Amino acid sequence: YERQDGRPFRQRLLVVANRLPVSAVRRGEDSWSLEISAGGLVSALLGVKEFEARWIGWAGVNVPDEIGQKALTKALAEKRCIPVFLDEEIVHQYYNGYCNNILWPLFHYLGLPQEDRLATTRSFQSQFAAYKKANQMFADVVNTHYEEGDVVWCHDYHLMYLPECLKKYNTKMKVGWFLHTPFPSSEIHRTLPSRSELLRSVLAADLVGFHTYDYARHFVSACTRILGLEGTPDGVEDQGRLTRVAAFPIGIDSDRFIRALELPQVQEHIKELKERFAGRKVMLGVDRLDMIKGIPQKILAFEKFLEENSSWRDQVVLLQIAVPTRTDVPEYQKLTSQVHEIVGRINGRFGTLTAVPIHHLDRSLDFHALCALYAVTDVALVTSLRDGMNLVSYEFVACQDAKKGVLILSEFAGAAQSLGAGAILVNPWNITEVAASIGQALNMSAEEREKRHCHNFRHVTMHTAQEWAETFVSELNDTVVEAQLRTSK
Ligand code: ADQ
Repeated sequence: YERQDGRPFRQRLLVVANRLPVSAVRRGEDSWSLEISAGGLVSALLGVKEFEARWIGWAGVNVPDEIGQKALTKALAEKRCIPVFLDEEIVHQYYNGYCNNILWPLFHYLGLPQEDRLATTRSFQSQFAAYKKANQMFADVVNTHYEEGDVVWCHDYHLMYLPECLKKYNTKMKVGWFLHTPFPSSEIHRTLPSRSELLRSVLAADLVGFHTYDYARHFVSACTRILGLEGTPDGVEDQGRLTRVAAFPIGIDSDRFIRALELPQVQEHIKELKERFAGRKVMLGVDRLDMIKGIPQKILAFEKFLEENSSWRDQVVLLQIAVPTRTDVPEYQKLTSQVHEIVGRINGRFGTLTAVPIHHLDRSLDFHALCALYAVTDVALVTSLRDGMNLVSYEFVACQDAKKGVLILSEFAGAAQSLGAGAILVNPWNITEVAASIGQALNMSAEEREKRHCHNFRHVTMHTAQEWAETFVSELNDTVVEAQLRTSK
């Protein structure tokens, strides 16, 4: 986060997210090793040159002893990270419980896990209490490190109760909150027992941001219908105080992908993949193994395509790369077995002694291997049942300037709003439609592929992650100034 040109930073930015962008592994009583995990948010914020960013969050490990906590705090300080220590019980109730078992499925229109429905309803109060307690712990750490003039940017559904906690400490603190998932229709949100408390807390922020205009609109209507407040074109008004609500679509660091394609090791990888799949069209899926990503539905659509198009059977291969997440949750374990079962059945049905139609990997790929895969792909399948934005679709487009492959994209991903004109949009629940779109993509003329790709490539390279972060923070600064002017009138 150092500024290269020696000029002072314009402002300090405190980024608050559930997880820090590093993984910590304990090597001894007072020694830790840290590894930066380069996600979209990290590269977005690394690209923001005007701000001195500090990160506040949970390190993902339970550190019960004081010696360990002190040593980890010191090691993290070198990476400009500040830890929030959460114990196992809080993590269980707040993170696994309220965040991942209640808010995550609800915000993606999946409801609550069926067999757990009653148990979840019973444990709801204790999980919500833990959620509030955890958010308060984040607020305590922010408050300790806050200096006048700092911008505090809170991220995601884990921290909806944080804006209110922060404003209770200091009404002058500049607080922004951004949601990375969809915000559902108010009819879905109103089923949540803590619906009003969460909305009121988010409204304590000065600026509230979403990936798309639709999510912002859903949030405003939840505030008007559930809280009875007034929605305006700028946001939500409560007794003369305006909370700005707007869409800030995220992007990727497209240059990083484009530059990577030039590296010798990536070129070598591309060559190997081309040889490996010579004579076959490559279709690709890259997802976290999560219910929202629609992986079983995607594979069933591919099966239907093979069923109906026998001539394609030995000419196309689907590579599905799925990183396991939340592996201790039974629902996710069940999804893994379900995917394995479907893949095994289809490979048994359409495979030959020398080739199978689906290669499924249950793991993460390193950045260079991922770029090479994106570059050799003819058709990418992004068929999320719901997705806040979906960065995989952006990464694929960034790596396709030579090949000009086709993107099949779910209409329920936020990315459909930005890449819809270049992609083939599908309803991921409609397997017949997705199968037909696979045929359309594989048979598409070079001319049409080029037209569609150029549209998307322009978007992905112009609307980057850096631009997203800069726009949000400068809008937050402006919002606070405007509010001060309004109250001083
Ligand atoms: P995610 O649900 O994690 O993010 P996405 O936006 O697609 O979804 O980002 C996934 C990231 O993980 C991508 O950068 C991708 O390259 C990487 N990844 C996925 N599978 C991988 C694999 N097998 N190996 C290596 N890397 C892999 C949440 C929301 C999204 C929203 C983002 C950002 O759910 O809707 O777009 O936050 O706001």
